Amino acid sequence: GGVGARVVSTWDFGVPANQAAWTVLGNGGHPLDAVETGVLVPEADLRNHSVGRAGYPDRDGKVTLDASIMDGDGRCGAVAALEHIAHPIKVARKVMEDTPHVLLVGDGALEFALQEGFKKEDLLTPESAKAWHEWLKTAKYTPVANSENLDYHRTVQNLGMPGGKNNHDTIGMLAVDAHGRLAGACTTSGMAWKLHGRVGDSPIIGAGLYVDNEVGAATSTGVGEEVIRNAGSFLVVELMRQGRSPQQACEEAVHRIVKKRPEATKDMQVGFLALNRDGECGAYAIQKGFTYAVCDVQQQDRLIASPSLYQ
Ligand code: SD4
Repeated sequence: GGVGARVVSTWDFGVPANQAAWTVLGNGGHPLDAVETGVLVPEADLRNHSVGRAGYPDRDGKVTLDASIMDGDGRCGAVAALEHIAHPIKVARKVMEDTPHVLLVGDGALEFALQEGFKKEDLLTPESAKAWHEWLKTAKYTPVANSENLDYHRTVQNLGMPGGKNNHDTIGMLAVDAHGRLAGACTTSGMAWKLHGRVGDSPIIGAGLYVDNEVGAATSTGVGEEVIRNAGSFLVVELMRQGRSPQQACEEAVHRIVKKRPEATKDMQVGFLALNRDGECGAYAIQKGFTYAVCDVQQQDRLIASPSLYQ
């Protein structure tokens, strides 16, 4: 059974990303190609300060990107702390396809990308540089819940850009086709103002992304340290394997995170999004404000407010 082909992704900017993915998936393309195509949209979007070009830099003013891609038969690739490459998801896929490895980091990842023909670029936009200089005045690292959405909409307004629908920073995208084949992609500039060299959950297979054709797929957004601590996306998939629905699995994973560190997580945001091989999806977050986009043959621009633990 199942609902047929479907693609889901995190935050308001998931809507245009899903539409791009649907040009592949809706035409019978492979879910892996669909998710790669989809997340290229926010990676290129200058309104989005949490993914790709125009991503906010670390505390030293360097834009360092994390990305991973995985399909349901266990093939995966990732890059972490990659500088100067506008589309880290493409490099992650090259790691998967052209190397015997899963994860390349930092200078080595950049070297590999250049060998593969990627162009070296300056990814710090004047607007992001300005925000960094503003931040340097206090230089306090205090992640703001839902900054991805808030920030995106603020930028759309400030720059008088055509109304994008979203503003979070990490996009996690999951897709399933009519045969129950799954794939996922996750790409981010990570937490703004992080320490140089900090790696979040997004490029860690099992943390920010996990896909298994036998069961389903999961991805996460928010404070990556909490997700890594709990092997979040792997946990969601394993919970589905044990019989929980995607919704129940996301809820249990959030509860696990909060239970482990109730004080530390009370103002933090973490959100999970899950899709099973029948095309059913679910999402849950610690704080309200998490959104996700769903796209299938019925509807291409649906945006859903995720339920959350705290209101
Ligand atoms: C990270 N999970 O690097 C990412 C950040 C994120 O929306 O989700 N931003 O920890």
